[in-house]
Amino acid sequence: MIVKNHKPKKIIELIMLLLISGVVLCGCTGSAGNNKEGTDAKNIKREKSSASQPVTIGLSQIGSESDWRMASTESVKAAFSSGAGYNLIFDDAQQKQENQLKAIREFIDQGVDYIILDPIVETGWDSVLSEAKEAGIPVIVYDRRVDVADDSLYACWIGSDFYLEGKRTCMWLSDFFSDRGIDHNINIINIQGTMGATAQIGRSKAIEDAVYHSRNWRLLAQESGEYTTAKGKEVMKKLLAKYGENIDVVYVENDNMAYGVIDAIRESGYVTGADIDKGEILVVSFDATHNGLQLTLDGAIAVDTECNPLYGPRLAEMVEMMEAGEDIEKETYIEEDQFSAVGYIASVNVEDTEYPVTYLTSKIIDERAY
Ligand code: GZL
Repeated sequence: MIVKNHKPKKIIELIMLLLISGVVLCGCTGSAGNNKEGTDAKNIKREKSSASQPVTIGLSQIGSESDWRMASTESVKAAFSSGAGYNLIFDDAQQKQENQLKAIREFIDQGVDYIILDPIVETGWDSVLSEAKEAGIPVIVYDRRVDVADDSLYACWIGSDFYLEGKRTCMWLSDFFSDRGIDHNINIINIQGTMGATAQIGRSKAIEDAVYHSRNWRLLAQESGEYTTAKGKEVMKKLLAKYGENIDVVYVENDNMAYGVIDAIRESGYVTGADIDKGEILVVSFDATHNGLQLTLDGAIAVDTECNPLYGPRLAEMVEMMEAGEDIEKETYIEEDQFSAVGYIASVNVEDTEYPVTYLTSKIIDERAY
């Protein structure tokens, strides 16, 4: 049972609060000011009373590298608004782990009630999360994961099954090729996300395993586009120069890189599309952002597997449960869909589970939250 274990501190805090309020009520001059200076404020955690005191959240966000990330940021900022009873301290790490580590230490010094972290990569968190645990501040991890020796260093995780996202995409490709009677060698380029990110690890492993178990799939190259459009375009241009018309499929690990990949393909005189036997280059992607789905509707992306960024409400629900001392799952997976305008694959089967593929229309795109 994960409970915000502040019982011993609560008594000390109550005494401290009574002392402070006693001093202030006595009208001691300057004491309030001295008191602020005299009392180590970071050790006085404000207890959330029924209405008046907000819960202070320190949130470390990776950056603003993609549409997905922006939607994720909007979602958490909306959920942890002052109107909802929160004091949100939001830090944008600009895609640098050292900035996330620095932000978490600042949150600890500020004595926040909770730390919420989307870790840019899985490793390098043991020390800073030990400091948070020592300070009695629960850490909620979301989206990507942390790889730590002691999983008591974080209260819980909510995110995607990135390996499953990749397997659903690979099964779609397999069904597509068999439906089309394509059984010749298929040459694949994998444009990867930020190396070491959970999403990259899972999505890359899925295509690597699919190629390993396939008779005729060939992985020509793997290279990181760092989840950005610019880097995705740069890497794809280089690989087009090297492999050109030998490329049949580009497996891109997020929509923003796919925007750059598609530009590179078109600017190099090739065509994006599903008809690889006519020399078209088939692009598959992840995230299912608004622009990614528009490209899917247009046929430039053959299938876009959703990675849901709308964590805000789920994270707020977790904080409320922890505030109330309720049980909370250590791991929670968020629901996700898969979209294609190549309409005849209605579902894909992964390890005996059937996952639906939504046939994409402009109405569906218009009705989505991001
Ligand atoms: C995945 C998320 C990834 C997205 C990218 O959950 O961490 O990071 O797929 C984003 O768009 O940059």
